[in-house]
Amino acid sequence: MAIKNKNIYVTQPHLPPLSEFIPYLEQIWENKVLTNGGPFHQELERALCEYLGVKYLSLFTNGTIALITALQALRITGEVITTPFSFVATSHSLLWNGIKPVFVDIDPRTLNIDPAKIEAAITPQTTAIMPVHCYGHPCDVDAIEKIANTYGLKVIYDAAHAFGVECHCGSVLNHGDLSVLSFHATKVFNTFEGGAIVCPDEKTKVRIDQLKNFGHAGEVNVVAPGINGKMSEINAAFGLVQLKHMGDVLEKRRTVDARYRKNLKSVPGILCLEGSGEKVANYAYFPILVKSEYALDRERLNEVLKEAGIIPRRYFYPLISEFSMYQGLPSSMPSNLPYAMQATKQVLCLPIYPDLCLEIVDEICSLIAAQ
Ligand code: T4K
Repeated sequence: MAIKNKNIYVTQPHLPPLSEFIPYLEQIWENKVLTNGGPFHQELERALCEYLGVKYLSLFTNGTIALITALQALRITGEVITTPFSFVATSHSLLWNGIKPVFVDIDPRTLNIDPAKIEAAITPQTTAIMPVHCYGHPCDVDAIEKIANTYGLKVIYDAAHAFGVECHCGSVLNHGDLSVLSFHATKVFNTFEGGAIVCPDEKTKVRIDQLKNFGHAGEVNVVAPGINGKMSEINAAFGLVQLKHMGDVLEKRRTVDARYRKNLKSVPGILCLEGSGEKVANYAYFPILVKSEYALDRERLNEVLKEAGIIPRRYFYPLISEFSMYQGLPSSMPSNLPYAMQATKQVLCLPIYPDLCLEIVDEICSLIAAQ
């Protein structure tokens, strides 16, 4: 089924016409500002604040460095409550800060952290919660906020998947103390590599900007042990071009999502994960759950699709808590994470990206239905 012997991967980055990017490159060549908060960096920060409906945003070289810096910015220590059902960067950012991750189970309907499980995991060492808007489906932000307020905890959302997502009261990125985005090649909005921290006030933005620039506060003053997390001008310029195409990108993704749902609706044992009540979705992933009523298990379906040149991904398998550096934690015990254990065995993310032909989507669905 693969087109002209080319595999169909879980995603393919959106690239705007090269001709639109060239003038930006010419400008960089002309003014010779390559990095360190140059004009395109400043322009993209402004443009993203406006597009996303957020107050302050600091660009980063990637989402992982942004997560690590977000924890530094709020001086998080001790234990942080998080989800095992995510990309490993979520928990790695905690280990890089010497913080102990405490895993709690997910809600089986959304595959996001289950707020009802958070309270029992709080100890005197707990300082924060790091939930993930998995697949761009918003967490139960109100319930999480309530718990955080009751116990005086910070909330840092890993919003790597949640570019442009809106919940009941506007951008989901305005919830929590900080939200962290990824602009990796595989994301809805990409700058090749990139990321950002969204924050609510100027003081925090200044601290984040200092932290991502070695802790510099002026030429000869260093106020914190910072890192180099700056986005370069070339990535920022590319982001400005990408942003012009977001309307089209999201519409095409929406069409692919709708086609899968229509085609797979009546396939027994295949469950298309629903959104979690977002007002504006971004269709970042198309996760299905392969239930026991289906003819094959998830592993076998994955193989069948691969044999046909379709390369889905088991996001997220294994669970983070199953990797060797997390396995020994008491909260990693499978008995603590029954729904996450179930989801990691059933989930399969099917290809979704703006240029994916609907005929290919139809063929993928026919193959799934034919088993
Ligand atoms: N938090 C969460 C919840 C995340 O999901 C991520 C990243 C992060 C934090 C960290 O953000 P960053 O530091 O990455 O900004 C990918 C991505 O590398 C990673 O960014 C992403 N999450 C994760 C879910 O997926 P892989 O190992 O699956 O990527 P890879 O290279 O296998 O790519 C998948 C498919 O995409 C390929 O089969 C083909 C296609 N592809 C990929 C790349 C890189 C392309 O067509 N072109 C490309 O340039 O991790």
